[in-house]
Amino acid sequence: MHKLATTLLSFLLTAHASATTLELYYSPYCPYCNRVTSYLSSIRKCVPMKNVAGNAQVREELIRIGGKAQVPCLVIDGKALYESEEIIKWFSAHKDELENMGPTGCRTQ
Ligand SMILES: N[C@@H](CCC(=O)N[C@@H](CS)C(=O)NCC(=O)O)C(=O)O
Repeated sequence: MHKLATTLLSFLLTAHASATTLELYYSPYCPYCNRVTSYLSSIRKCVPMKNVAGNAQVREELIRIGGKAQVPCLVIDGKALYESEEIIKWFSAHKDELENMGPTGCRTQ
Protein backbone atom coordinates (compact mmCIF):
# COMPACT_ATOMS: atom_id res chain seq x y z
CA MET A 1 0.00 0.00 0.00
CA HIS A 2 2.83 2.36 0.92
CA LYS A 3 4.60 1.57 -2.36
CA LEU A 4 1.39 2.18 -4.33
CA ALA A 5 0.93 5.57 -2.65
CA THR A 6 4.56 6.52 -3.37
CA THR A 7 4.22 5.49 -7.02
CA LEU A 8 0.97 7.43 -7.37
CA LEU A 9 2.46 10.54 -5.75
CA SER A 10 5.53 10.35 -7.96
CA PHE A 11 3.28 10.01 -11.07
CA LEU A 12 1.18 13.01 -10.05
CA LEU A 13 4.24 15.15 -9.37
CA THR A 14 5.77 14.24 -12.74
CA ALA A 15 2.49 14.91 -14.57
CA HIS A 16 2.18 18.27 -12.85
CA ALA A 17 5.80 19.24 -13.54
CA SER A 18 5.48 18.46 -17.27
CA ALA A 19 2.19 20.36 -17.80
CA THR A 20 2.71 23.35 -20.08
CA THR A 21 1.33 26.70 -18.95
CA LEU A 22 -0.23 28.69 -21.78
CA GLU A 23 -1.66 32.21 -21.99
CA LEU A 24 -2.81 33.84 -25.23
CA TYR A 25 -2.62 37.63 -25.13
CA TYR A 26 -5.01 39.09 -27.69
CA SER A 27 -7.25 41.96 -28.60
CA PRO A 28 -10.76 41.34 -29.99
CA TYR A 29 -10.13 44.11 -32.55
CA CYS A 30 -6.95 42.58 -33.98
CA PRO A 31 -7.30 40.62 -37.26
CA TYR A 32 -4.11 38.64 -36.54
CA CYS A 33 -5.57 37.57 -33.19
CA ASN A 34 -8.79 36.59 -34.91
CA ARG A 35 -6.81 34.42 -37.27
CA VAL A 36 -5.35 32.58 -34.26
CA THR A 37 -8.66 32.23 -32.40
CA SER A 38 -10.42 31.09 -35.61
CA TYR A 39 -7.80 28.38 -35.99
CA LEU A 40 -8.41 27.26 -32.40
CA SER A 41 -12.17 27.16 -33.06
CA SER A 42 -11.61 25.14 -36.24
CA ILE A 43 -9.78 22.43 -34.26
CA ARG A 44 -12.26 22.84 -31.33
CA LYS A 45 -9.59 23.65 -28.76
CA CYS A 46 -9.27 26.32 -26.05
CA VAL A 47 -6.43 28.09 -24.29
CA PRO A 48 -6.52 30.62 -21.44
CA MET A 49 -6.78 34.11 -22.94
CA LYS A 50 -5.88 37.61 -21.75
CA ASN A 51 -7.42 40.64 -23.43
CA VAL A 52 -5.02 43.61 -23.67
CA ALA A 53 -7.67 45.98 -25.08
CA GLY A 54 -8.40 48.71 -22.57
CA ASN A 55 -6.48 46.90 -19.85
CA ALA A 56 -3.20 48.67 -19.06
CA GLN A 57 -2.25 46.07 -16.45
CA VAL A 58 -2.50 43.14 -18.88
CA ARG A 59 -0.72 45.16 -21.58
CA GLU A 60 2.16 45.98 -19.20
CA GLU A 61 2.31 42.34 -18.12
CA LEU A 62 2.78 41.36 -21.79
CA ILE A 63 5.55 43.95 -22.25
CA ARG A 64 7.27 42.66 -19.12
CA ILE A 65 7.17 39.07 -20.40
CA GLY A 66 7.86 39.54 -24.10
CA GLY A 67 9.38 43.01 -24.41
CA LYS A 68 6.59 44.47 -26.60
CA ALA A 69 2.82 45.02 -26.57
CA GLN A 70 2.20 43.30 -29.91
CA VAL A 71 -0.69 40.83 -30.06
CA PRO A 72 -1.28 38.00 -30.58
CA CYS A 73 1.34 36.62 -28.25
CA LEU A 74 1.31 33.11 -26.85
CA VAL A 75 3.18 32.81 -23.58
CA ILE A 76 4.44 29.24 -23.19
CA ASP A 77 5.80 28.49 -19.73
CA GLY A 78 6.62 32.17 -19.29
CA LYS A 79 8.28 32.55 -22.70
CA ALA A 80 6.71 34.80 -25.33
CA LEU A 81 5.95 33.60 -28.86
CA TYR A 82 4.88 36.44 -31.17
CA GLU A 83 3.55 36.27 -34.76
CA SER A 84 0.17 34.73 -35.59
CA GLU A 85 1.65 32.25 -38.08
CA GLU A 86 4.17 30.96 -35.52
CA ILE A 87 1.44 30.64 -32.88
CA ILE A 88 -0.80 28.66 -35.25
CA LYS A 89 2.14 26.40 -36.12
CA TRP A 90 2.76 25.82 -32.41
CA PHE A 91 -0.91 24.99 -31.78
CA SER A 92 -0.93 22.66 -34.75
CA ALA A 93 2.11 20.79 -33.40
CA HIS A 94 0.71 20.61 -29.85
CA LYS A 95 -3.00 19.92 -30.49
CA ASP A 96 -3.10 17.01 -28.06
CA GLU A 97 -1.90 19.21 -25.18
CA LEU A 98 -4.69 21.76 -25.65
CA GLU A 99 -7.98 21.74 -23.78
CA ASN A 100 -10.98 20.55 -25.78
CA MET A 101 -13.75 23.02 -26.52
CA GLY A 102 -16.93 22.25 -24.58
CA PRO A 103 -20.47 22.23 -26.01
CA THR A 104 -20.89 25.90 -25.07
CA GLY A 105 -17.48 26.98 -26.36
CA CYS A 106 -14.42 28.00 -24.34
CA ARG A 107 -14.66 28.89 -20.66
CA THR A 108 -12.00 31.59 -20.82
CA GLN A 109 -13.03 33.49 -23.94
N1 LIG B 1 2.86 40.06 -37.99
C1 LIG B 1 2.12 40.11 -36.76
C2 LIG B 1 1.27 41.36 -36.75
C3 LIG B 1 0.61 41.60 -35.38
C4 LIG B 1 0.07 43.02 -35.26
O1 LIG B 1 0.32 43.89 -36.12
N2 LIG B 1 -0.66 43.26 -34.18
C5 LIG B 1 -1.16 44.58 -33.90
C6 LIG B 1 -2.66 44.53 -33.57
S1 LIG B 1 -3.62 43.93 -34.94
C7 LIG B 1 -0.49 45.13 -32.67
O2 LIG B 1 -0.34 44.44 -31.68
N3 LIG B 1 -0.07 46.41 -32.72
C8 LIG B 1 0.45 47.08 -31.55
C9 LIG B 1 1.91 46.84 -31.33
O3 LIG B 1 2.59 46.22 -32.18
O4 LIG B 1 2.40 47.30 -30.28
C10 LIG B 1 1.30 38.83 -36.61
O5 LIG B 1 1.01 38.18 -37.62
O6 LIG B 1 0.99 38.45 -35.47
